[in-house]
Amino acid sequence: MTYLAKPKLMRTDAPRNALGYTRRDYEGAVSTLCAGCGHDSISAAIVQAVFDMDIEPHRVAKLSGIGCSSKTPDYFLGNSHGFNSVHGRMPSVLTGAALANRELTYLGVSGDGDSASIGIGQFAHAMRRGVNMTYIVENNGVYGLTKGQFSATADMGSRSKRGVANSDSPIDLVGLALQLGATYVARSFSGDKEQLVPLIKGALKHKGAAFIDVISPCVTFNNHAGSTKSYEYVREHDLPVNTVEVMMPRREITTSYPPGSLRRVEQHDGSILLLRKLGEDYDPTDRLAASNHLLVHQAKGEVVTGLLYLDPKAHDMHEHLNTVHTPLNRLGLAELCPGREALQAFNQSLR
Ligand SMILES: Cc1ncc(C[n+]2csc(CCOP(=O)(O)OP(=O)(O)O)c2C)c(N)n1
Ligand code: SF4
Ligand SMILES: [Mg+2]
Repeated sequence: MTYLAKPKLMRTDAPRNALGYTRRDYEGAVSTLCAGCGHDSISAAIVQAVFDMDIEPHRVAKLSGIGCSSKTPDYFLGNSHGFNSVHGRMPSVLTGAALANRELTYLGVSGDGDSASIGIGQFAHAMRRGVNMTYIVENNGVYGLTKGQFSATADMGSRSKRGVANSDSPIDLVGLALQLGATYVARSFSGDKEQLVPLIKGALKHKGAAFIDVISPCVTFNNHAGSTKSYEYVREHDLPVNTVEVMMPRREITTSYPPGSLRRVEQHDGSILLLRKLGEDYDPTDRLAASNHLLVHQAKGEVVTGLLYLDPKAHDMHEHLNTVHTPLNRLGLAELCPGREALQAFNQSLR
């Protein structure tokens, strides 16, 4: 993999977050992807989200599989832990890491080939187990790295650069994630940073399996007329379900007022917020309605974006398995190998 280090020179007045870090402290090497690739915009959105959330870089572990998308962790969070696994195997490697140390924030980055083709089984089990992670698929409908073959998320009838129509049914990873029990499910577009950044923040804060499918056009192999993953197609068919903003913990500001009325609310910075309560017509806590909404708009050729589903009472894998809080590398020999008698007593308890 080519590695281009970024020059060390930077503005002295660069904005700093609460930890004193600049955005540069959350960046990685210079990207070697094609100019205009949607994946680079997703990397920028990840940098923005982690910088804004004041997350210490060394508290993050980023893992990926193989593909142009899976190369991107090299281009962000250069001061974080990273592991570039085998094609389609990111979820199991990440699950193992999360079991060994639950103190880190886990970010899995994958592609549509990596997750919907070779890695689909791994994707399914990470979702159903509630692995505490943010799982981002950079979805361009092709195998970009191996020069543009249709992937399993390519829409039926979508045309390749050479004009060949895809004859297979697509796999919708959002629909699958909903069905498999993911507790935070969203879709976005690499060209919509305003929507994507808060969705990533929400996913990073979520306890449990948070999945974000990001349509991310491949400018080299899948950005032509006839492609349903091109910039033009997605811009024309994007149908946001809501606008999401993530607030970091602060004293809670609460208010209660009837639908349709106006309320003045003072914010932490002294500014006044004028709230007009509208009838919310999309409920992101209804899994069934989310699946239905997805299918209805999919049938019309529309791309539904936004926070599609959130389980406010989500449980993660650690709760399911009652895992130990202390990272395994901090436990002593006595705890890790308690001896023959302890093993016998344990086996006996299972009889
Ligand atoms: C076991 C294995 N099979 C096949 C490959 C070849 N291969 C490398 S990347 C890739 C597809 C990548 O597509 P995707 O995950 O969509 O990433 P993109 O490049 O489009 O971002 C394939 C088939 C491989 N590296 N390893
Ligand atoms: S081949 Fe496609 S996915 Fe890969 S870097 Fe180029 S534009 Fe991006
Ligand atoms: Mg791809």
